[in-house]
Amino acid sequence: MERSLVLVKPDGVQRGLIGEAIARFERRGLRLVAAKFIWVSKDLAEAHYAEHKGKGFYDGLISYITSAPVMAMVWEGPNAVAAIRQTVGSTKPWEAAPGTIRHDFALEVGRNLIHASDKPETGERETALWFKQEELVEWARAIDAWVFEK
Ligand code: DAT
Ligand code: MG
Repeated sequence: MERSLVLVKPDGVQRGLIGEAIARFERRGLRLVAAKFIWVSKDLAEAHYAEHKGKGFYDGLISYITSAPVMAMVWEGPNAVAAIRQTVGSTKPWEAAPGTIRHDFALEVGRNLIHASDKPETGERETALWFKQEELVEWARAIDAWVFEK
């Protein structure tokens, strides 16, 4: 079972798209592991986006992610990382497939609404960065056997 960090970023929160995003992940069959609504500190923003330090868009990215609260979540499921990135759509909204969140609600790469982990290892690392162990909820749903084959 894979896990992915998902953030509804400040533009998604301000535009009232938290519920829209959650509904799509629930409908896909993913299982919620953790959630919290927080104002991101500069330290957390820099740790989260460390791989982009030095790039031209880095300063704008840090000010964007710290500009209003975010809805931070962990979702799990088989192939969760790839499935979630598919539901979110390509980084550049104008390249995102129709029906994806970024296609349906966004136009700009710097206002692309959602963060999702890019690899299973990133999912584990980002989950540990954003959540304490005791914030991660292990549970079974009554419908799990009808969504998860094993
Ligand atoms: P993703 O969020 O799809 O994983 P990423 O990890 O390559 O994309 O980049 C992180 C964020 O940085 C992305 O959501 C928006 C911003 N970003 C990426 N490339 C950019 C660019 N060329 N210009 C401006 N912002 C960019
Ligand atoms: Mg990324």
